[in-house]
Amino acid sequence: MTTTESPTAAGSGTAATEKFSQERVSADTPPERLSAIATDVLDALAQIVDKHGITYPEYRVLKQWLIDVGQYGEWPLWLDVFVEHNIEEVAYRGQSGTKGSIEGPYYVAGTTSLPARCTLPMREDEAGTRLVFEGQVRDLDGNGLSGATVELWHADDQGYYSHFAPHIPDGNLRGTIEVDEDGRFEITTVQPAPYQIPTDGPTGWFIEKAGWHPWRPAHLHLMVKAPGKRTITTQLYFAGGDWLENDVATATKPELILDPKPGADGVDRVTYDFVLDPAAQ
Ligand code: MBD
Ligand code: FE
Repeated sequence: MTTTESPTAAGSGTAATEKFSQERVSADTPPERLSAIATDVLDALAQIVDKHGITYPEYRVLKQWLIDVGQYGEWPLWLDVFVEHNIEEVAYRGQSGTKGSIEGPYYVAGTTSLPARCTLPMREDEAGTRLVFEGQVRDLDGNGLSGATVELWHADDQGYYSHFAPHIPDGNLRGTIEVDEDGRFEITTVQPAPYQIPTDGPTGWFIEKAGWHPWRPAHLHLMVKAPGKRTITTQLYFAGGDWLENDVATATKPELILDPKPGADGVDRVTYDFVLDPAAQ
């Protein structure tokens, strides 16, 4: 891709689908469990068809729309927006550390390794309000975790993600921060903008035809890892921001809201500490 094309639904969708497909995922689901789940899904569908008296034209439109979602590569987007929050809620059961939130379709593994005090990779003329984000990674007993890493990725000041918008250099506003010996970090970045689901693809059409809105509040994505600890995938939001109360992806939580304030140097600054549960036995 060149660096001058403007982002399209098909472009970001295809990139997200290609990235996901490279993972070659698997799950240990026995046939009995698969059968029980599939039976419940089909029963739920049967009830909906009956309750709403779904017509043949509606059925055919659904079929075409499902085909379109695949052709635009938007399954990662659609599923992560409308379904992942339920999966995340179940995955958090039994944990007591920092609340999780959805990963979404735009995580990229293996981003640049950065020291505990760092600036995220950004363009020379990167637009947006500067933000210093600092904190500590700890275990449930309050001990700093020296071996932790904080992977951070977020949209730019226009709401676009590197690797999924052709005009942004790869690696932009992404990094893997190695915390210091006390588990602390201090990352300089820019304030992201709210994210709008592309309006020129099937997920956007569906939202528009249903009379919903396509917005997520501005957010930072984080994946926090430490040896022997449960990995946290979460997001942090900004107090007072648009769409906080009605995120299209239903992924905000009151525990995950930042309220940056200007520091002595006038730059916005905020502290957030992460608490990791022990790894599952
Ligand atoms: C995003 O930026 C995001 O975080 C999610 C969950 C879905 C779509 C876009
Ligand atoms: Fe996001």
